[in-house]
Formats: sequence, C-alpha cells, structure tokens
Amino acid sequence: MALISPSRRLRRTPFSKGVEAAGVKSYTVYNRMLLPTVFESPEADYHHLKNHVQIWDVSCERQVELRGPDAGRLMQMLTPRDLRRMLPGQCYYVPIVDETGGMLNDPVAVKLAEDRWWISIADSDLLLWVKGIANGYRLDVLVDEPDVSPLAVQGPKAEDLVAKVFGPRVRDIRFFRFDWFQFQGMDLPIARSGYSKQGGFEIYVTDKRMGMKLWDALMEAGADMDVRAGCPNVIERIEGGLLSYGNDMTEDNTPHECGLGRFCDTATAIGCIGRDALLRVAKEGPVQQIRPIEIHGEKLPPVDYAWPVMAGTIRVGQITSAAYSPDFGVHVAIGMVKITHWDAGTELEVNTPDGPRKAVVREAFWA
Ligand code: THG
Repeated sequence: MALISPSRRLRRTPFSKGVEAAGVKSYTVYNRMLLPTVFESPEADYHHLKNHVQIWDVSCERQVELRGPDAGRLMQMLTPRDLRRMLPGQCYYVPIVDETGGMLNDPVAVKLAEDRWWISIADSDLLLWVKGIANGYRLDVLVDEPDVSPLAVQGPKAEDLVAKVFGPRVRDIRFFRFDWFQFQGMDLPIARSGYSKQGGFEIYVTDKRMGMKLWDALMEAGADMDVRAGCPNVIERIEGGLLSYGNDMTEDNTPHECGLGRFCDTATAIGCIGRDALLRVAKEGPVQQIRPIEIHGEKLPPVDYAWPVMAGTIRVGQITSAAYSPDFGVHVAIGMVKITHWDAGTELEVNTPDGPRKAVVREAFWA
C-alpha cells in the first residue's frame, strides 16, 4: 500500500514521537487520529503481548465529556444500558443507539462524578450526535472533547509495571473501575481496562504536554520486563471476541445482533433514545448475530470488505474481521451469520479474495 500523507486533519498524538522512535510500521486512522497497527509484525506483536507487557498509544479513543446538572440524564438518553446503579469510579461498556435501535458507537462510559462523565468512543463522530441531543432537548450540560489521551498498558506484566510507576495502590483497582493518581502534578484516572484479553490498565492522560514524560517513565521502569511499544492486535482481539465498530458492526445493526443484548436493559433504561425499537427486537430476538468463526487454509489478506459466507449457493452471512492465529493454527474470524446457520459446529464456506475456504462456526476462541 502507498504511504499516508500527513496533514492537520489527521491528528498526531501526545505519544507519536515515542511511537515513531519505537519503529511503528503501519498506522490506521481512527477518529481522525493516528492509531498504530503494527510494530514488528502482527504475529510477533501478538506473541509479545501475550507474554510480556506493551505500552499502547490509544489516544484515538477520544473522550466526549458531559459536564453539568443534566450530564447523568443525557448519558442515560444515549444508551439502553441501565446506569442507575453506576457509581463514580466505575466504567461501563455501553452500546449507543439511534432512534431506530441502530448502533452508533460502542464506547466505554467513565463516571467521574454525578455531573461529569467521559464517553471513551470507538470510531464514529459521536460528539455531533451528543451535542445535537443536548441542544435539541435544551439540557443543562456542556459537551466537548477535552485534552485527554488514553495510554494503555497491556499484557501479563502490566500490573507490575504500572505499580512500579504509580505505586502499589494500582493493584487494588478492580476490572472496569478506576482510581485517581498523580504524575508530575497531573491528576490522572487509571482504569483496569483495555482492548485486549491479556489484562492491563488505561491511563487517561489529561495534559498532552506530559505525554512523552509518562511514555518515557513507563519505558524506563519496564526495561527489565521486556516492555515494548505495542498496539491493539488484530489476532488477539479476534480471539478475545472484542468487536470493532465500523468493521464488525455499523448503524445497520442492533446491539442484539452484535451480541450486546446483555448490555441492554430496555425495560428499565427509561428515557433512552431508540428504546421502543429495541423493546421490539429484544422481544422477537435477532435473526442474525455476530459469531466467532474459524477459516481453514493458507494465510489470507486483511479483511477490507465483507467476505460473503455461503451455505451452498445461499448467502447466510459475512466475515468482517479475520487473521491467522499462530496459537490456534487456523484463521480466527468474526462474522455476522443468519439464525439458520449460527449454531456452533455449523460448516460453511467463505468467499475470500483468495477463493472459497471451508469455515466452521465456533462457540468462542477465548474461554
Ligand atoms: N477502552 C477505552 N475506550 C475505547 C476502547 C477501549 N474506545 C474504543 C473501543 N475500545 C470501544 N470498544 C470496546 C470494545 C470492547 C471493550 C471495550 C471497548 C471491552 N470489552 C470486554 C469484553 O467484551 O470482554 C469487557 C466488557 C464488559 O464486561 O464490560 O473491554 O478498549 N477506554
């Protein structure tokens, strides 16, 4: 592929210098920002992530901040997940839907205080939707994108590394909770979360001028742990069943089709936009749903269009993410499959750019 032309529209991050010094080999664009995708190779990065610890520049997980007396009310209007029991210090994975129940984003909501929230967004222009709702309903809330850039520390040695820099109190942070820490005068929320199944933390860096100071401090503290720059790894995240908005689902899909029905409390999420539409799909159930799929044969190229999934001559779904997994010895994939063919064990065929391949619906790759 050709190189990408830098410009002001394609935002660099507070950690871009560190990423470049570490020898980043490729980027993607996410929320109009650079997101590294490969350092050594997808396979080498994968093995390293599963055995050691990596520092990820995930600044592209931009925050939509809600601030003011109506912040909580607005947050509940945006998601069908019931937020009534959510406390400051908690993070929730929340589907965000439009008035038809179509997925607009699948962010992590971070409750900083009753009147202050961050929505840590996936790749869609959610800020515009949220500003539109806030203004259309005349809510008493400020909505903007603050100077906040998440830096993730992921891998089995992540806790030891983050504790070395921020102290042993990080060990007490539970999954999808955060606590506040200081770094050179900056107040930072650190959450136990991240876009991998290897465990780790996300540090929400609240002053871009401090980005490289923190990057360097983590690299230095991790020198004896084989710390490396890394990034969300396509193989590991498919094995883990982590969805990618814009790839695995779009505004054409309901949360139930995405397997996110467990994050929808349509009966109790009063005031949520799209609730009526979701009440209907929750009752009837989806007729297609996301499934883990294994694909056999020689190594395939990255998925840059939906690969048709066939049962004989009938199209019964599509593959939206796939990568060869060294640990499983097959391609692990994520696809949307019709109800008639979605049971684990169902044998199918995928029309890949390299021709037809045998495939099997799986229960999960990750236990
Ligand atoms: N962290 C933060 N912001 C993000 C992401 C993140 N924004 C973009 C993108 N990732 C949003 N999408 C996801 C998808 C999956 C998860 C988090 C964000 C995730 N899922 C876990 C799972 O499915 O096993 C846990 C879900 C749960 O049980 O609550 O972590 O990664 N800050």
